[in-house]
Amino acid sequence: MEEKQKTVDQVMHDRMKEMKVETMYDRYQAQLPQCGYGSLALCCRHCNYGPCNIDPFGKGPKKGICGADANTFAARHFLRMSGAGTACHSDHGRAVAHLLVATARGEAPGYRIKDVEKLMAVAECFGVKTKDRKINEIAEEVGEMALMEFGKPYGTLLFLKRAPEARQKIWEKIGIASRAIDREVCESFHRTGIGGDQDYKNLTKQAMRVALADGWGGSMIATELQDILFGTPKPVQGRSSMGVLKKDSVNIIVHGHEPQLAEAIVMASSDPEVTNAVHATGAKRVVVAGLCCTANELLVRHGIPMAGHMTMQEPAISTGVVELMVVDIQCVMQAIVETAKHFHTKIVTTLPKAKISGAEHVEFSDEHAVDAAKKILLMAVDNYKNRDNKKVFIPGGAEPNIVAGFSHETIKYMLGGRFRASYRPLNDNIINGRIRGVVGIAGCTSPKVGVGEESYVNLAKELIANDILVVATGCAAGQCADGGLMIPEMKDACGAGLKEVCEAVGIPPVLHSGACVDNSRILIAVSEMAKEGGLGNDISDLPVAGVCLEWMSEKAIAIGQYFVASGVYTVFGTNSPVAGAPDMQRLLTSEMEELVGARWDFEKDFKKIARMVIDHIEKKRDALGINVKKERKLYDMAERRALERECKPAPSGHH
Ligand code: NFS
Ligand code: SF4
Repeated sequence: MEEKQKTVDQVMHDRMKEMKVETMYDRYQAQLPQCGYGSLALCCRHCNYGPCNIDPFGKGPKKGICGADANTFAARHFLRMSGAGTACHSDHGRAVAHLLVATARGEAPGYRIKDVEKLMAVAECFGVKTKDRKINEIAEEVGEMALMEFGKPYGTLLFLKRAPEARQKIWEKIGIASRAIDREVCESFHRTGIGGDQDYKNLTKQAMRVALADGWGGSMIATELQDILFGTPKPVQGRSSMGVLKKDSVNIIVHGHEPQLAEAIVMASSDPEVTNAVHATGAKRVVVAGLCCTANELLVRHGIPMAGHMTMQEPAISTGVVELMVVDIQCVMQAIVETAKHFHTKIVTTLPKAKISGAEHVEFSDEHAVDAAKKILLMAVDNYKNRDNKKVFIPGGAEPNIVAGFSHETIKYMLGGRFRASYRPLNDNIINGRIRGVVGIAGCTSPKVGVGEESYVNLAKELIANDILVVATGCAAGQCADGGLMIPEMKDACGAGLKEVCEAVGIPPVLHSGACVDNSRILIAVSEMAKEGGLGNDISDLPVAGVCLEWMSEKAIAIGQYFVASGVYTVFGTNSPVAGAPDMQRLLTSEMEELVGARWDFEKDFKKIARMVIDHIEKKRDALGINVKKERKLYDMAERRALERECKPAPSGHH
């Protein structure tokens, strides 16, 4: 039997083992067995009476010292995770809003407003006047309005209005329409302290409200305002592999989440001072490659190559060719400082809110972004001479292997045509059954599933073979890109119906839609599908689902919770974050359906997940009545003639 080819991560991990470079897999092994209380959410240290544990099986305690029970423990954890995840995406969104204001005021040299159409769309949604006003004036007000969304004392979030009316009514009815973003985050932490909210159902409602403030608030602000500043993604060819790093070049990796840093690095990389310095070293050029969500942001907007996803940050350094890794915030492991010590690589932090002991720090600000970026690039160039060629090892090819950049606007244009962009054709293809449904695959990669396991790739293959269109974001998208799923040729791996659509439109069956904040694009897409008609009138009526197999970050929980609260059935792999509290688990996996028309599921076995998602989609199709097999009608001659008359094209000039 032919041996399965090793993935790039596997090859790199073998290499790192050989070189005695510690990896996250080693540290994961060292943690085993992981704490049972922690794994089941039955450990609390929210006050100094504790830490308290609850014994789920034996005769041990069933309550904390304050009397809190298992459901309260688990629900408080769940809410804190949702709140923390929301804080991450939203603080990112806030930084973008500040940058938009600074750019509009001419205080952020190098940046400019790239997508005026998107600016106008957001202005309209925010109620900002556009008539007879300068672009910069509009942009400044839009930025300021966005900043107000974080702390306004009254009212609910403006972007909530983008959801179908039926959805907004549900949110209002059960009291989860999000108010100001910071308020929801603050209240979540207030409620989860000792002696606060101690009703798991009530806590879970707040988890919905704070998570909605992520999806329809902070994340949507990040995505939309980034599009205004850096351009809305359009289909673009790119590469995703460790092989994008080059032996003969100065390699710099941009890692983290906020694209303003990465965009500045890209701008500065063509500065004559930098290119001259590069040539003086004898290197051919500078390669800027992305990692984690920064990679997704750069890829979908500019086709800039992607070196890898979350679990590949240590391997990327271990290629020995990375002169410098510059990071901003989120999902950057402290461990990379140690990995870098084995090589010549410099680690540079850039934000006052995210420093790492042992890394160098070059402060980055909107006002001096390009200067800081230039300084960082020159540090990388200067470090090229220190590379040890004996340690160089780059696996993976470098050929273009992805088409990325599928914003919800692009999907609309591609399927609906440039001049009449709409979701009608997508809806029609779902109704006629060529496409059974749409699944969003999002989220992290994790050592819990083993080195270089391609869980997302396998799931996506299963789904497209069953005529389900896949939209991927975050590190899941990174893995699908590496796995070669994001090329139009993948149509041959699809079922007949999806294949036909992909062929006609020229899209891959797995669409790269960006970073994790860009899951907000999926919210907009499903809202437009619901509003387009023919598939019910709410998101929860659609044959769609969300999946995150290797969830890791608190951000993933926030995303899952806002997907569900928005009406999307969502399945998470590995383990449930509330497993030790049966009532809480039941609330998430069943009772939430009564509240918001969708629920969570947790399942270890990835193959089962594919089945669960397909079954869910078919169930929704049944409920919509679009699974009815049409009876074949045999027409007689007269009927056929009548039909032909009806179908005749309108005479020309009659548009
Ligand atoms: Ni999302 Fe992006 Fe990746 Fe997970 Fe981390 S990089 S914001 S959290 S690990 S998908
Ligand atoms: Fe224990 Fe209650 Fe304090 Fe938690 S909040 S540590 S359960 S006493």
